[in-house]
Amino acid sequence: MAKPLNIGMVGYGFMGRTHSNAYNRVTNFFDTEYRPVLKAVCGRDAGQLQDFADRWGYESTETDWRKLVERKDIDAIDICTPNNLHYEIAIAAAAHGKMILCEKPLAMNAEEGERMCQAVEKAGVMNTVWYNYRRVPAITFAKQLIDSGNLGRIFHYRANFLQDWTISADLPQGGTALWRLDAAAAGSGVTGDLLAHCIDTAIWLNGSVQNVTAMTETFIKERKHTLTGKIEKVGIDDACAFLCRFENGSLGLFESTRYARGHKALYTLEINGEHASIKWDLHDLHRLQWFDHRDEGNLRGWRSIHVTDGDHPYMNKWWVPGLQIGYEHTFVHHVADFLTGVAQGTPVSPTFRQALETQKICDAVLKSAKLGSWTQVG
Ligand code: SOE
Repeated sequence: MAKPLNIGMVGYGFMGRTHSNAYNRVTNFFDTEYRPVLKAVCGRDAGQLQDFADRWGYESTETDWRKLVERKDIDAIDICTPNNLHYEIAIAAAAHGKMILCEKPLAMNAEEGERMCQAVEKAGVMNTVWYNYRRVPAITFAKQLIDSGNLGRIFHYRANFLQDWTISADLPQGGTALWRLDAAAAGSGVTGDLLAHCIDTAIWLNGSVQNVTAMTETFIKERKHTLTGKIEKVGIDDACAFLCRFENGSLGLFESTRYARGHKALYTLEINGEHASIKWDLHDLHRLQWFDHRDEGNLRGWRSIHVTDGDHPYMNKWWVPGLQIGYEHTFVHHVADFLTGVAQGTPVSPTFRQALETQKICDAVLKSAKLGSWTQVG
């Protein structure tokens, strides 16, 4: 019988659901030495909280996260709150010796992030940030192909994350549903919310970024604030594009917006190497497009690899070859890896320290957009 790992989750929105689903499903599919036990969920609205706890199977509720982090029966704190609360909760959780799983981005900025890293490192507690797209099997497979030298020298890395849900000027900012539009709660707009995903995948696959040059735009300058009821200035970036240089000499091109009409969550990436290229698209997430120049000339062309076979990453844990999995499974994979890390006492990527690198790039992107010049990362 697997040993219990007692989870206390703070926040119960969209991410609270993805994480809870992962905790509930992981041991049905993965053999792990530990099994998550949903001990408590924390939020401010006691009624809604109880509904959430009942639906997902949490044993208890707390309306004050400070009480939750003090509880002796909790092993790990899962932070699914708006970004402006990550820091305070993580610092307190580390001080109480709790493991921490934190939603992305790690913090509001790199300064906060650095202090969070120091806190978990000092406490010696397991820590990870939920950059879930690393654990799409096709992306993990891309990592294997790159690390084994299959692409050769890398020249280009291109990524987009496009959405269209904030185009209406009538949409308010702030509050439970729309905190992502409120700079005070989110820190930034698409840079921290969407490009952070692209950056995390990019540095995992292609290494560190040296410098960036960026532009941002806020198309709707004022919106009603849900909490104050007043028209207030919008402080987030609605769109951001940046160029960068990676340490391996390759060039990066990134774009994200919430104003690309017709696109709901289109995350795409392409990597061009000396021997081969890779393409991936979140809307077709189980496929990896592969072009290999070493193929016989008359057979050369883009291959569409259906990453669902037993020898593809994570796939032997699911159904049978050829049957697909989806978005929610990336979180199950993260929990499975976390439980393995706990059993073996090994770090689970991305750790806070690794996610801090993404935070530093986001900070450099925002700074560059403000200054209108190339900016060094870090
Ligand atoms: C925003 O709409 C959002 O939900 C992000 O916050 C998530 O991190 C991303 O995976 C999907 O889009």
